[in-house]
Parts: sequence; C-alpha cells; structure tokens
Amino acid sequence: MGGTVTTPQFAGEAQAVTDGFNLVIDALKLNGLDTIFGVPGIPITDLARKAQAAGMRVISFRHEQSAAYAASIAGFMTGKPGICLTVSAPGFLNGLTALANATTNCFPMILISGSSEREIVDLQQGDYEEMDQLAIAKSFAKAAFRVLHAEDIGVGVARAIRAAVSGRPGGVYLDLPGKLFPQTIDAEIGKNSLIKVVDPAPRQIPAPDAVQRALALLREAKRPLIILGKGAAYAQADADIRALVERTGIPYLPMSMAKGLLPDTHPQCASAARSFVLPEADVVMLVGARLNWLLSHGKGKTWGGKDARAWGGQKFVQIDISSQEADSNVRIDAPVVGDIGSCVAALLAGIDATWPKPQAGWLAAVAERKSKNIAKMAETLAKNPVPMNFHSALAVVRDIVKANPDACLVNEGANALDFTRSIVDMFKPRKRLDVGTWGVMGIGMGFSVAAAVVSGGQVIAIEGDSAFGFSGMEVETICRYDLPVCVVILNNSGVYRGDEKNPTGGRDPAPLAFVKDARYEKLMEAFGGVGVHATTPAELRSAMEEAIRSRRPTLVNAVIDATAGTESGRITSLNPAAKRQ
Ligand code: ADP
Ligand code: TPW
Repeated sequence: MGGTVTTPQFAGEAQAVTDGFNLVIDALKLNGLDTIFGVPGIPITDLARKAQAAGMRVISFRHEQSAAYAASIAGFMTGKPGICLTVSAPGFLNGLTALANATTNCFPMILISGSSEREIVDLQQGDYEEMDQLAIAKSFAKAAFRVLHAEDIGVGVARAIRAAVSGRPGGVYLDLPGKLFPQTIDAEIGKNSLIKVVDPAPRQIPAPDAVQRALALLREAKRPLIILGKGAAYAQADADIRALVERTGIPYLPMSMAKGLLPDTHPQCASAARSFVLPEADVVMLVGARLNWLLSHGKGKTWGGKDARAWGGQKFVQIDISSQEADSNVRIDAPVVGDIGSCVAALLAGIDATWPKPQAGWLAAVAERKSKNIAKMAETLAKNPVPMNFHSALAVVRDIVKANPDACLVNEGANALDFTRSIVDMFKPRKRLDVGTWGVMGIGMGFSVAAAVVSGGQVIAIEGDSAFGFSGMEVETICRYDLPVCVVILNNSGVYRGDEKNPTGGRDPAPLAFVKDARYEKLMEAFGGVGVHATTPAELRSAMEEAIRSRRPTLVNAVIDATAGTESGRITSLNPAAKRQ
C-alpha cells in the first residue's frame, strides 16, 4: 500500500484507514503503472508528491500538452496506458488536445484530472477552475469516467485501463474531484476494493473463414503488396510479422511509425518505390493501417484511378482489431478482424513452403524502380550546398541513426518531417515517433521526454523550427531530468521556409516568417544543457556524435537555407489554394 494512516476513531480505539490519494496510487501501482507525466497544482499537488514518495516516477512538465503527449507515446511504446495528471479546467483543457490525438492515433493513455466541487459545478456557482470536465472529455476520448467515492477508485482505474488498451486502443479520461482525495476509508476495505486487471487487452482471435478468404485472395495475387501501419508496430508481434513478409516474399511499405518494424534496408522494403507500387499492385494487405488521407483513401490517382475519386482496381485484405474499419473508404474484399498477433499467426499457419512467391516480373519491376530512386537520392545527398539544406543535414542524421539503431527518433515539422521520413532509415520497431494521423505540431519535446524515460536510452529529435516552438520550453524538463535527448532544429527561419515578405511592405513580418538567425541553442544552454550552432554538415555531425557520446541534453541549431522547403512539405496538394488550381 502507498500508505495508511492510523487515526483514533473512538476514544481508546485506533483504526487503520487509507484515503483517496493512497488508493489512486495503489490502484495504479497494482496494475504496473509506475510513471506519471503531469503538471502539479490544486487539487492534485499532493497526489504527485505522494506518488513520488511511494516510488512512482513522476515527471513534471512545463505545460500539460507536452505531459499528455508524453503519456500517449509511452502508451504506444509499451502497450500499457500512459498516465497524465493535470489540474482542473485549464490544465485539463491543455491535456485534452493530446488525449484527442491519442484517440485518433489509437494510443492508449489515461488523462487523470482533478476537478472542482460537483455541487458547485452543477449549479454553475463559479468554483475555482469550474468546468464540467467529464461532459467535455466524452467527445474527445474513447471513454470517460468519474469517481466520487474512495471505495470506487479501484473500479474507476480498472475501467480506465480496460477502456484504454482493449480493442482499438485510445485515450481515456478519468475525473477525480478534489473532495475525493482526502476521503478516508478503512484500510482493509480500501485494499479489497482495488482491482488488478486480468488480461486488460484480451487477444481477439480472427474467424477461420476470414483467414481462409484472405489467404485465397493473396494466393491469387499477381502483384501483391503489404502495407504495415503503426497498429502493426503497436501490436508487438514483430517476429511473426517479419515471418509473414519473408515467407510470402511480398514487397511491403511501412507507414511512417511502422518504419523499422523490419529494417528499412530489408530487400523487400518498397518505400523507395512507393509511387510505383501503389498504383501497380493488384492485391494489397493492410496490417494495422487505415485507408485514411495518408493513403489517399485507397483511391484516386495515387492508386492508379482515372481521377481523384476513382477506385484503382486493387483488392484489399485488411487486418484490424476494429470490426468497423473495413469499407470505411473503399471495398475491403477480405477483412480479418482480430488482434494483429493472432491474425498474423493464423495467416502464417496457412503459409507453408509451397506458398507461391509473387511473380518474378513484379519483384523485378519493384527492385528496378527502387534502385533508380535510391541512386537519385544518393546523388542529392552527396551534394554539399552552402548554406546547408534539408538533404545535406539529413544525410548526417541518417548516418548517426544507422550507427545508433537503438535510439528513438522523434520527428515533426513539414519538410523536416517528410524529408526525414524518406531519408533516415530505421532499423528497430517502435523507434520512430512522429506527428501521426493528424500531422500535429507540438509532440516534439513531450515525445522526447517520454521516449527517454521509457527506453532509458538515447533520443534524437529532428524538428522544424516552427514545430519546435510548440513545445520548446520543455528543454528545461529535459535538462531537469538530465535526459539523453539530442534536439536538432532544421532552422530555415519560418513555417515551411523563411523567405516570405509582407506584400504590403509594412512593418509586420509575413505570417510564415520568423526572427532571422534565431539562436535556439541558447535555450538549452539557459538550463545547463549543451547548445551548438551548426552551419555545416561537419559541425552537425560532430555535435550529434558528442551528444550521443556524452548523453547530455543537447540542442543543435542546424542553420539551413531559408529558401529550402515547400509549402506544407509533401502535402501541398491539400492546401485549399492549391486545390482550386
Ligand atoms: P498508420 O497511420 O500507420 O497507417 P493507423 O493509425 O491509420 O496507422 O492505423 C492503425 C490501425 O491499427 C487502426 O485501425 C487500429 O484499429 C489498428 N490496431 C491498433 N492496434 C491493433 C492491434 N493490436 N491489433 C489489430 N489492429 C490494431
Ligand atoms: C497544432 C500547421 C503544419 S507543419 C507546420 C505547421 C505550423 C510547421 C512547419 O514548419 P517547420 O518545418 O516546423 O519549421 P519546415 O521543415 O517545413 O520548415 N498547428 C498544429 N498542427 C499543425 N499541423 C499546424 C498548426 C503546420
């Protein structure tokens, strides 16, 4: 137990009691949840203190959004819900963006917020930080619960855990009113009210006929393709997924956060031939990947369709834990509903040595396109322009990541994101952590802190200068906890690029332009970390090597050409202005 208090109940008699604070801590610990990311304040300050005193890791941030992003990515990395703790109304709302982002990305997390007095909130009498948080959270979370009585804390935490990790994972809100924490109950009753959740994410075995349907479709395919999504990375079925890919011999494409599930240098990896394989494939198997905007909704020109709305003619197998995902964008001919581990194991059972390898012509065509594109990219990467551009800087990052395959790579920005994704190979599962389904800016430092805390190892964060600004103050958190995080800002002095001018000639800068020659590295120095101003690939390389050698918090301000970068990076076509043309 986190602690019990002995108080005299009646004259001459002492009874062991526990309280809401201890029960929350005990419930979390009982379920192996040993880390809290958060920001303290009324009414949860003592909860944070007591959690630390009870041996939990409590990581205090400068802003709840970063703390909640940290919790969400800890959930992705571990498969256990990440815990974020905030104060009421504004703290809760600051955490809510990340809770919604977690639900969108299928990351399991629990946002625990203290809240004001129910009676005052419900009568709208103006309590300190008054807000009906539960009602608001419901539309952003996979599930939301409130606990009013100390004896229900065990049930509340158990329900939150199950909701976060079972089925399609997501963000859960747990509302704990301030009055709950000092409530005392008999220690024995309290202990017995706690629940150690049995099998929180039960396996979901696919139906045998669904597996056979998928195998039949795959077997007939002439130009098959596998797409691995972050659901496949999350499932931690790495060996079986690799066996599935290798035994079938089918080329595969990893989505952004599935990079490294198999090493990007794997001979069957078709990333460098993406724009060739999508329209050319005849059967596509999606493994933990949705046909959302990131895959052009499974139709249109990307898939060989006649126009933006047309189906490209592919047949789809889709492995997903959500029974409602199939047919969300195009027809799914063979949905396989279940957890990826069970589904892939079931498919493997039907794939033996007699399984027909894909047609040699298809594999040769993919290989040819791949080597052409890789050679073209190598040429671009070998250039050494002055000033640096994205490519010459990222050629360095690529080498460093290759030499440090266990490092986590956090990545956000527009061009900084797209170029890093395509240039920097990943070698191990769940090491690439990025902006995910929403393409959200602001995950950078929260993800970095969590990645360092969860993995205990090196983190490299590749950040656009705009992207970094959303969570930049957390470099203090990185320094305070002395985390081995090396932040590299690809600094082109603006959103997308830094050379825009105010068309009126007025004093205000253009909306996308930032302060020129900004010295971001001084921010890290301000808190005792190492700051480096790098203007050449050689300077960037030695700064990163030193950061990894020393494990010290480091920020490298990599100054790149202000004219480098396209608007919105690779997704310029989604801009309304571009769409009108
Ligand atoms: P990406 O962005 O990488 O394409 P998405 O986030 O779109 O990936 O898709 C992830 C999918 O994986 C979701 O549809 C989710 O339901 C599914 N998923 C998550 N975890 C599992 C699991 N353990 N087993 C099966 N499917 C899962
Ligand atoms: C929460 C819109 C997408 S990308 C981006 C913004 C503001 C920054 C791009 O500039 P950066 O990268 O980071 O300097 P680079 O390499 O292209 O120069 N608010 C949120 N999320 C998003 N996605 C935006 C705004 C956006």
